[in-house]
Amino acid sequence: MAVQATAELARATKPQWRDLREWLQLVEAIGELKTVRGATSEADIGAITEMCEHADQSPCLLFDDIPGFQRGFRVMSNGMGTRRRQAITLGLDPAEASHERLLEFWRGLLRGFTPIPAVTVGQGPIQENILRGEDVDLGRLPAPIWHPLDGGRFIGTASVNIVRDPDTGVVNAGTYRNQIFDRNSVGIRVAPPHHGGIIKEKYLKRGEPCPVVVVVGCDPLLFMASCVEGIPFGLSEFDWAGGVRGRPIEMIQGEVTGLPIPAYAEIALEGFVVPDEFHKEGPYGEWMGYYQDGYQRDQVVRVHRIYHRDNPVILGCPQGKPPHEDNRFLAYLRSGMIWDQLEKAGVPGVVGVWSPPEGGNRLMTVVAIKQQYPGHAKQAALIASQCAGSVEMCRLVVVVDDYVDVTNLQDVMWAILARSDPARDVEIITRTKGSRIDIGMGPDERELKMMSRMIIDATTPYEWLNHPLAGEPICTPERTRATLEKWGWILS
Ligand SMILES: Cc1cc2nc3c(=O)[nH]c(=O)nc-3n(C[C@H](O)[C@H](O)[C@H](O)COP(=O)(O)O)c2cc1C
Ligand SMILES: [Mn+2]
Repeated sequence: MAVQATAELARATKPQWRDLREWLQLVEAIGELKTVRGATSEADIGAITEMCEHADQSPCLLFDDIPGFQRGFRVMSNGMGTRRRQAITLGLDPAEASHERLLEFWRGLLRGFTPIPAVTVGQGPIQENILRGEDVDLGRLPAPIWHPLDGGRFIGTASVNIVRDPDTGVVNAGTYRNQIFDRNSVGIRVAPPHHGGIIKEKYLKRGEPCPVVVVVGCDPLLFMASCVEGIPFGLSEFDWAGGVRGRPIEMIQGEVTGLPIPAYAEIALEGFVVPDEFHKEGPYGEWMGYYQDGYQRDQVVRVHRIYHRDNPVILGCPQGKPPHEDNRFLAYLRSGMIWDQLEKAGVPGVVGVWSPPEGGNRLMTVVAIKQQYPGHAKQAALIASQCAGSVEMCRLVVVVDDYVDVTNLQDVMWAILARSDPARDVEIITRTKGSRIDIGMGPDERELKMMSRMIIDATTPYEWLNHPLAGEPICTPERTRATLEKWGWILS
């Protein structure tokens, strides 16, 4: 699959929305919004979201009239489950939201990327309602129980947790799940190596409370910036999002912490992680498709203010069996990032990169190369397995020849099965970065937070490239494309 990346193409686009509400209008205009009334936050919203996340081309869901909650207090889920809705987020024409176009967008944008610093504005719609003191009651918000065995209501699943590095002043934003503990406290389950985890610990080690803002409803681009891996430590996700949007993100200042809060967000909780307060957290249905136990003693955010717009929307992106919504949109962003990182590490001849949604964003990366020298495929495999975009739990890297469509798992399996010889082409790398919640590791091994990784070289061995027995592929992208153009109507 050929992708021509030009920074101009990416820059030519500008999102046509300013906030989640305008984004929803654009989604409605292409017929991809379903409003669902009467679904319960205890069971139905989670079940319907799961059903839609597992169906290709399913609509964006907006839940209203949620039993037990004020009419107009809404929950949205499955936001960027289709390419067309991703295109709206990025300012591309939804009618042209092909695989190639989305990859082309990220490739072009990241190649010449310039962040645009966020700006502080005096006021924003997020201040339409500010709840203080006794009025702080998280029970007013229809946070769902997303999976039947979850330990409670998770208000933050597509959340943007904002903290400021006390040493540098840089603002960081990350998506970490937030369970409601009681009327004025939530969890913040951040893995220690994540930037937000490092910054939080800096405060707590000094015995100081860590100021935090948890945004639980905002536009999809801020959520995307907050949850993608590969934005370097020290670069604010808001400045990164401004660079993608082509305009600065507007922020107001929180009353209690002074932290910036997106002015057009829907709901934000402001408070502190307190050094010596703990609460049981979880279980929660996690991204690999299994419940994880949670934590007996986890940290607590004491909420001092709730800011919300009139008729606010909680943005939901629950985890679950892949592929789920974030897998569908991060496939493009993550693939673009890994491709960029391969190029910047000096790997030539890369013609395709794909992080398949089936791998839950992380578990698999496929790279296609036009081989240029002996050892080229192994170089691509090793770097693709370890660069910033894939360091988190990429269990399997497959390198294929340039004519294999990396975005088509049938094609990738064909390459593996037809071209690779296990003794020659499979390699295991041990003791690489893992996770405490890796379902593939045994109970005792998980605490080590390490895993092994497999690379499969499914390219034609370099030394045989010009051999008459090397094999000429019958299906080439050129022939397939030409046939589809002329005769594709037969399939429709
Ligand atoms: C939908 C979704 C939910 C996530 N939930 C968590 C979470 O609960 N805890 C966590 O540490 N990381 C979670 N992540 C991963 C982080 O958001 C991601 O690693 C991010 O880059 C962290 O940003 P930071 O390094 O700036 O802190 C989640 C990612 C996604 C896409
Ligand atoms: Mn960060």
